[in-house]
Parts: sequence; C-alpha cells; structure tokens
Amino acid sequence: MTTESSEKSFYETPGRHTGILSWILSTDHKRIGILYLTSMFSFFFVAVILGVLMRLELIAPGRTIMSATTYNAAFTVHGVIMIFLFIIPGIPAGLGNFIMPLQIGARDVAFPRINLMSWWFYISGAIVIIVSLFTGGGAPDTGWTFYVPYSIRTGTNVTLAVFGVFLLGISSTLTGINFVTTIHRLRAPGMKWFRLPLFVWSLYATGWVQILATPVLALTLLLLIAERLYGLGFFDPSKGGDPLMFEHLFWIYSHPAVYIMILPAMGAVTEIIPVFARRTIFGYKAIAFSSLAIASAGYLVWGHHMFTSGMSDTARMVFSFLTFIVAIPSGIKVFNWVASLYKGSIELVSPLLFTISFIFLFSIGGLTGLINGALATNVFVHGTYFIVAHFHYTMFGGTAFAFFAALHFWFPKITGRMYREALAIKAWIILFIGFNVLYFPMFILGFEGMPRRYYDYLPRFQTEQFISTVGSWILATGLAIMFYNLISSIFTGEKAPGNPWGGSTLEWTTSSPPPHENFEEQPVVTGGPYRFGKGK
Ligand code: HEM
Ligand SMILES: [Cu+2]
Repeated sequence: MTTESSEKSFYETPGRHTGILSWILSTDHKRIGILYLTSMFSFFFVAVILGVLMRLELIAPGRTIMSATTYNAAFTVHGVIMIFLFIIPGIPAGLGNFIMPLQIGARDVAFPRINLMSWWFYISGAIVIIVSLFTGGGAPDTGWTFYVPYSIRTGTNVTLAVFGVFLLGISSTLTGINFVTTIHRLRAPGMKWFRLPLFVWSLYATGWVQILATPVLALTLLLLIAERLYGLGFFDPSKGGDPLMFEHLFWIYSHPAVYIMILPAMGAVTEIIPVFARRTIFGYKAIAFSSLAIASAGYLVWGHHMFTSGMSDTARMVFSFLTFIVAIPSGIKVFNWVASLYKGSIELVSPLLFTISFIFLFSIGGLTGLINGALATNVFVHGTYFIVAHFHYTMFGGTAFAFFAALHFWFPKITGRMYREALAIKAWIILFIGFNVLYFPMFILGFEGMPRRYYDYLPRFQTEQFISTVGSWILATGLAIMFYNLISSIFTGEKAPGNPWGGSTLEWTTSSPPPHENFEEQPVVTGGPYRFGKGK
C-alpha cells in the first residue's frame, strides 16, 4: 500500500456546494468531524471562561465579582456546556467521525446523511440553549442535572434549555446508531472483529450506550417540560408526584453517560501507547472486552448518585457493591496500558505525555470514585467540593486530557500539517501543573466540609480557595498556548507525511489529509492492528 496519494485531498475535492455550504451541507464524515470539532471547541472556550470567572468570584469570601444569582446561572451554564456540548459528543462525534471509517478501511459511515443530520441536531440544540439564556426568565439556575422540584418552580428559562438538551440527545443517539451499523457492515475485507483497532472497539461499546441510554434522558426531559408547561404533576410532591422518580430516571441515563465520556477516551489512548512505545498492545482482547463490560455493567449502578436521597438499605448496599464491580474493567485497562509501556522503547512526545498524564489523573479520579461509591464515606463527602474535585479529575484530567492527546496524535492526519512539538510540550507542562493546582485543593476543601454550588464560603476555606483560583490562571495559560500552537500550525506548520509517527493502523496508510473517499484502492487487511518490533 502506498502512503502518499496522487489524488487531491478531501479539502480540495469540490462537492455540490462551495464556500461555507460545502461544509454545513457535506455528507463526508471527515468534514462532519471537523464541523463537530470546531463547534465543540468554540463552546468549550465559552465554558472555560465561565469556569475562570467562577474561580475569580471564589478567590475571597463574600461577594467579589458577581451576585449569588449570577453565580448559580454561571455554574449551570458551565456544567451544561461542558457535559452536553463538549465532553459527551467530544471524542466520538469529533475525532471518531473523522478517524473511525479510516481505521476500518471504509469510504464513509453507513448513513452519511444521518451523520449530517446529527450535526444539525447538535447545532440546533446548542442554538436553542443559547437562546434560552437570553429569553423568558433568563439563564437556568438549577445546575446541569435539572433536579426537581426546583426546576419545575424556578422562573428561569428551564423549559427551553431542557428542550435544547433534548435535541442534543437525539443527535447523540443518531451518532450511536450510525457508528454501530458502520462497524458491523463496512469493515474492509479481512478486518475481522479481533483485528479492529481498539479505538473502534471503544466507539462500538459507546455506540450501544448512546442507543440504549439516551432515549431515557430524552423522555425524562419531555416529562419535565410537560410538567412545567401543563402542571401534570409527575414529579411535584405538592401535586402527588415524586421527585425521587426524576432522580432515578435522570441517573439511569447519566451514569451510563459517564461511559460515553470515558470509553472513547480510553480507546484513543490505547491507539497512542503502542505507537510511541513501539510495542504491540498488551492484552488486546482484555481491553476490547473490558470496554463491553464497562458499557453493560454501567447500567446497574446509577443509584450511587442517590445514597442520601432516600432508598432502602438493601438497595444502597447493592448499588454500592455493584459500583465496586465496575471499577474492575477500568483497572484492567490501566494495568494493560502500563504493561504495554513496560520495556517498550518509549518516545516521550506530546501525545504520549498527554496520555501518561491521562492515566495518572484518571486513576486519581477513579480511586476517589471508590470513596464516593462506598456507602459510609459517601454520606460524608456528598454534596461537597470533594465531588467537584472527583469529577474534574475524571472528566477533565481523564477525558479531556485524552482528547488533547488524540488531537495532537491525529492532527497531522486531519490537517496535513505538523504542530510545533517543543511548544506542545511546554503547553502540556503548564496544563498539568495548572490542573493539579486548580483541582487538588478541592479534595481538601471537600473533606473540610465546603459544600459545592455556593458563591460564598467561611473564611477558614480561604487558603485552598485562593490556591485553586491561581491554578485556574495557570491552566488557562496552558490551554491558550496549546490552542495557539494547534490553530497556527494549521496555516504555518510543516507539511505532514502520510505516516509521521510510524503507526500501523489503516488511517496511516493513506495520505495526510486523506482523499475524498479515504483510500485510492480498497485496503485489504491481513493481520492485527498493532504490528511493531518482534511481534510483527
Ligand atoms: C478552566 C477549566 C475549568 C474551571 C476553572 C472549572 C471550574 C468550575 C467551578 C468553579 C465549578 C463550580 C463548582 C461549584 O460551585 O459547585 C465547576 C462546576 C462544574 N464543572 Fe468545571 N471547570 C473547568 C473545566 C471543566 C471541564 C473540562 C468540565 C467537563 C468536561 C467541567 C465540568 C463541570 C461540571 C459538570 C460542573 C458542575 C456544574 C453543576 O454542579 O451544575 N468543568 N467547574
Ligand atoms: Cu455514576
């Protein structure tokens, strides 16, 4: 197979439309992937600014820069954007769209038009949420979980915001259906199931969660809208409804949703490790099956978000026990990554540095998850800053760091250019330091009893709050340098060869950027995905 193509790249291949229309009406999975990436990172930028503003408010006790009401809206909008517009669609809809069909040797996804429709649902949902901030009673102040009964009674524009999230749910479900079908039907000749790259396995497991769990959220949100508009009384206790039902329905989706966030991240780092350790991945099947195990066991643990809400002791013990069980497949993955690095000839470049920091930060997030999962300690840390620290370590230190790793890794493939490695490493160092200075103090704050979602605090929390705010400035600097490097390299970076890292999966056998239908000739697969060194 050739690594350079004589065909024009997909950027230069004219479709039916030109200009902006050639993007927003394109059915090419690569263009759609880029649409997602640009829209997602624009929303991410807004949410980071909100986060930094919240941290500024928290630099000292008492009112600093915003009122309590504004703070409530800020953490709600920050949470909604980060969860529904950034981290859930994140790796699958952005990088998965671009890379997965290439990795299985397909020309596109199974349903290219539905793929475009998913993006349209995504962007419409986002627009509806933005409109909700400035209309009706203004930005919602319920937190991203929209807990009843407050979300039924508040005068803020919860109805429209929730409708926006409903549209995002449809988008996510459609992407799941598309990916699962694509992986079943469009694999290149010879691409047997156990020759699939592990990133594809992770998207496959994620696809099933998107298909089976997201409709539950969609229905729950419709019930909430119906209750707000027509006072139907599903959830409002004053009308005979039950607020606990909302919590159950919400978490039956939202716990599996954390696996929509983390599985693709785990899949992405599993691609990066063998390439820069120059070794076959250790425990291929264990990693593939642990993705499926996480995806299915993830449905059984939602109650761990509700230990203090009201449940029988038996139910609480069962949920706690099952939560510990889900930790096992994640542990298997961490073990396999470390075993793959062991005795490899490691090349410490930016994608691998982001990957190693992902393993470290995700492990802290995962292990503190066990403190939340154990009944006795949960009651102590519930609703405190310990939780804020825990989920930022898993979602940001975990998923977002893996996302950044993968963004650097596949940057040459997507843009056809190289970024500046030295600058990437500088950005990584600053990000890593900033991240820990920002979030580690929150574990201590939580143990000391600082509750979450408050714009004010007692003077005794001042030191840790101050350190955390300084951390947010360091982190923001790291992000700025990283994005400056990547964005400017799109225009000025050196031209990238087809296979700059010496990777052995199919996306590296075509040119960078790939031609319109990915491969000049249909690739035929004869072996496993990671052929390096002795095991070749
Ligand atoms: C510059 C980066 C960030 C900063 C400075 C930041 C800061 C904050 C702060 C101060 C809060 C409010 C805590 C409270 O009052 O309870 C918060 C909440 C939250 N953050 Fe972040 N954050 C950042 C990045 C992220 C990322 C990358 C994600 C997810 C991928 C995320 C997800 C959330 C969520 C889900 C909440 C909870 C909102 C709620 O409770 O309703 N954050 N963040
Ligand atoms: Cu959970």
